[in-house]
Amino acid sequence: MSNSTSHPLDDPAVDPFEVAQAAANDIARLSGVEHHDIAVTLGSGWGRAAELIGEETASFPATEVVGFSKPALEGHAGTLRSVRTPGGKNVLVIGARTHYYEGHGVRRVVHSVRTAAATGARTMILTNGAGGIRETWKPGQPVLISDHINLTADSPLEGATFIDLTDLYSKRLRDIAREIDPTLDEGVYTQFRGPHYETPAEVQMAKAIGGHIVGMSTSLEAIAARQAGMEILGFSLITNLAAGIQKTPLSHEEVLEAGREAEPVISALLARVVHAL
Ligand code: 8IG
Repeated sequence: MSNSTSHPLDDPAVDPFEVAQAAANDIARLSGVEHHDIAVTLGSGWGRAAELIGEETASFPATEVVGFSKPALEGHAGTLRSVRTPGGKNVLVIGARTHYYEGHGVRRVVHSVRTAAATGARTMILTNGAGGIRETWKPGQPVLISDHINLTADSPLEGATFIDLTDLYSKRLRDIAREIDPTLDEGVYTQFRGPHYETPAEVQMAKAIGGHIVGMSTSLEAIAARQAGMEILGFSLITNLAAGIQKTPLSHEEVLEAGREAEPVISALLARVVHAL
């Protein structure tokens, strides 16, 4: 690197998969765990899940791992953990997400997913906090992601890399989650760039094209996870109803509050799902 502000993933000549492999080597060294089986990205509201998934083997700031960027947002821990389940599986818990709206490019957005794959994880669980379009949904309710609509007009794939996205969010894994909580509803996640929330008209557009959830992450990560050959499970915590669906203005504080309240329940759900894999 030429100076302290340069980032390896910003250099087009650098292969992002080589950076991911180097990051996986960092994680093996820092955690003492050579191979992870499952990776979980914790979004807003899901932060307590790590301690319920199992015993913590190691915990370190994501910034100690090559390619990870500084956390942009309060409520996003910026910590990577290696956790061992009661069944003996090693879970990489990623509490550090780089969002597309930060403007650092899609390579940085999906670096955590590519790194997770390079640690050996074959299952990628992506969680987020999001807005709900379905009027029957309540803030604090977790829902499964059944499919997505990527409205960023961007892709983590470079060049003529054609990847099938049928059943991107694994039916098999959704069925396992519903065995644990039969009340889980599901919906289509619609990714906007953000960081502004949608206008009511944009929410109506998302609804008209088949969306049920609005968010600012996950779709690009899911595509990268599929490219890496992982099986994907997606969860959204509905922290608010989308603009115009709820009659009051949206606030980031409200989103954090809904996350705090739901956290014990959804973290326990997530841990039970991990244990069932
Ligand atoms: I938390 O209403 C959360 N994230 N795009 N819209 C979008 N992202 C979100 C929302 C929302 N709530």
